[in-house]
Amino acid sequence: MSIKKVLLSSVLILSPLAVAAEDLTIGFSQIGSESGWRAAETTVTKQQAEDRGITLKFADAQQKQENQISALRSFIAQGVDAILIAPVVATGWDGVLEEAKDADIPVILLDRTVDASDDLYLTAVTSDLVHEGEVAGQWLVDETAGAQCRIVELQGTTGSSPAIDRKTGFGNAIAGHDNLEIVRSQTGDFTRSQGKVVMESFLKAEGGENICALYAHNDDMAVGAIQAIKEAGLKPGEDIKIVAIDAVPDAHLAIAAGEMNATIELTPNMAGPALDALEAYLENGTVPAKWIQTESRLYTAADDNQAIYEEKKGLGY
Ligand code: GZL
Repeated sequence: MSIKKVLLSSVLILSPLAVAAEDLTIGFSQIGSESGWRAAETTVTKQQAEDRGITLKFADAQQKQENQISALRSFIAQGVDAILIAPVVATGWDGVLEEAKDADIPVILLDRTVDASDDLYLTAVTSDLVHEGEVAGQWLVDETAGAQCRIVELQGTTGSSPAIDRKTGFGNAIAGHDNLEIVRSQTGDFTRSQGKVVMESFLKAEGGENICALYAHNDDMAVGAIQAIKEAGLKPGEDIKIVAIDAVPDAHLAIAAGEMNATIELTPNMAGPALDALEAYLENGTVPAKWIQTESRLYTAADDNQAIYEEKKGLGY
C-alpha cells in the first residue's frame, strides 16, 4: 500500500476526509454519441456534476477504445480526484486501470462492465444486461404463444458487455421454445444508420415475408430497421414484430404508432448513483458494493407511450 494510502486510511479512520463535492475534479471518458440513449447519459452526467459543484473534464472517445485509454492517462496525469468511464468494450482495460489505482484515483464504470479484476474499480453502475435480454425474449415467447417465428437480431457493438449479455439473456429466454429461431444475427453497432443497413441485408437475404420478429439490442438500431422494413413495403410492428432496449422517446413514439411493439427501459442517470457513492467514499470512507444496479422496466402498447414520449423528449436524448 502506498504511503499516501496509509496516510489516507489513517485519516479516514481518525476523521472523515473533508472533501466537499465542490472541490472535486472528475474526468469522464464517454464512449461517444452513437445513440439517443448515450446522448441522454452525457446530458444527465454533466447536469449531475453541475448540480453538485463538481468540475467535470469530459472526453468523447468517438467509439474508440484507444481514445478512452488516452483520456484516462490524461486524467491521471492531471491528478483528477476520480474517473467515470463508460467502457466501449469489455476487454483491454487492466493496464490503464492499474495506472489509475497506482495513482490512488478511484474509477467508476457507467452502463457497461469490463473483464478485469473488480479491485481495479470502485463500483460499476449498470442495469442487469442479461436480464434485459431475458425480458425481451420472454416478451416474444408470450407474444408468439407457440407460433413459428423466425427472428433476426441486431447486436450492439461487438465485444461490448451489453452486446454480449443482451444476446445471452435473449437466448436464455427463448431456449426450449422450438417455435422460436434466430435465423440472422449481426452487429448494427448500436446506431440507427447501421441498424437500417443491416436490416436491409436481412430482408434481402431472408425475404421480408420470412421474418417474423426483430430483436434489437437498442432502440436506435430498431428505429433504423423500421425505416428499412417500411421501404421494403412491409408494416413494422405488424408484419415484423419489434422488441428492443433503452426506452428512448422515439421508441415510445414508434410503439404509439403501432410500428414497434416493446422496449425495456434503461435509465440515462447512471451518474447520480455513481457520484453519490463517490462522495460517500471520499468524505467518510464508505466503500460501495461493486455493482450498483439500475432498474429495467418493460413498455408495450398497453402503456401510454405518447404521454411518456412527451415526458422524455426534453431530457437530452
Ligand atoms: C447499455 C448501453 C448501451 C445502450 C445503447 O448499458 O451501454 O450503449 O443500450 C448505447 O443505446 O449505445
